[in-house]
Amino acid sequence: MIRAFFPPNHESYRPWGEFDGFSVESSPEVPERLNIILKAIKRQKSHEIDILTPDHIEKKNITSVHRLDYLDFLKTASEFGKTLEVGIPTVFPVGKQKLNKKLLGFEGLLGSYLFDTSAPIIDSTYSAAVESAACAFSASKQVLKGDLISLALCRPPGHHAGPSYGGGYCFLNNAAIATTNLLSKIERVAILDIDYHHGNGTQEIFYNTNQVLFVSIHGDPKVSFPFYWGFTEEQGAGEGKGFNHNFPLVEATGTKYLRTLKSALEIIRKFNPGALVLSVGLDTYWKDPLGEFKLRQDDYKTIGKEIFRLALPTVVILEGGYEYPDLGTNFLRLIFY
Ligand code: OKP
Ligand code: ZN
Repeated sequence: MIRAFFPPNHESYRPWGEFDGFSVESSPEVPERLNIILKAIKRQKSHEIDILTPDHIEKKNITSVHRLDYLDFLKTASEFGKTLEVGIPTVFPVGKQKLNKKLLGFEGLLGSYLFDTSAPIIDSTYSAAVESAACAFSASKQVLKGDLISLALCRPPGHHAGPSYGGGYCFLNNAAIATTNLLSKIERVAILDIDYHHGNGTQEIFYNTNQVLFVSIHGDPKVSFPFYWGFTEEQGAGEGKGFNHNFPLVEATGTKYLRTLKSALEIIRKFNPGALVLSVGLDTYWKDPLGEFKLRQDDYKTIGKEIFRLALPTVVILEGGYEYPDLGTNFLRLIFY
């Protein structure tokens, strides 16, 4: 039996919008995304999947990844969001040396804790982010208890969130929270991030450690969000040097993608990890409004087959994917190939 954790109140979090360079667009990171995946899981009969709400996550299991001042900011800003229309940064402290956050007002805090305009703070932001993280944590607990695979149907996503910042629809790094929990019993954990966008937050969180291997296949930052991260040159630092691998691609069809995936999986095999955290984004789909890759439905089966040939205990973390209704079926294709 496979356990799938989903955030029971995710529908109360409907982000307001983002500035796309011309105008404010409604956000594609909507409750319908997760509902369509849940529906697809309930419809399928080939595997027994238990859909569960996560256990409460303790604060210490979040602050093992995120700085306390950032967590406090999310909490207070969300409370502020009850009276305010929306918290969305418009001015960023680019070039400012030694920022003393204690001096900052609300606008200043927004711009120093959020790196883009796509992660608005509304009253439900904090609770939604914590519930989403709780899913990842519960799924990692199950794998530590012996489950071979466990699913965290996270919403909002997490891989753009760093130690003390959010952005790109993300606030808390669900994959990093799961990974950190796995590290309590497992010496080496590999993270494979197959979302269309580079998981800059996850990369930064584990950049200096050799206990976590971070491997990502994504749209080239020259043309793709988040633009400042995801280059091949970023290979880790200090003890973590050589434990960060980026595979940026400009456009990719199934063949090109599969070739890259095989190289990525070879690196993971050599690392010989005790567990895998799989950050799954389905925005690599040809119909996805955000991604520029051209993966087809059947490609997800091949991708799943290749990844699960690693035969590692795996925590699956949902990241992006904005085209529906195919979102749900593509997710199932990847997991059950
Ligand atoms: C989050 B995840 C589109 C702008 C895109 C943010 C993208 C975040 C992607 N008009 N802005 O990695 O799927
Ligand atoms: Zn994405």
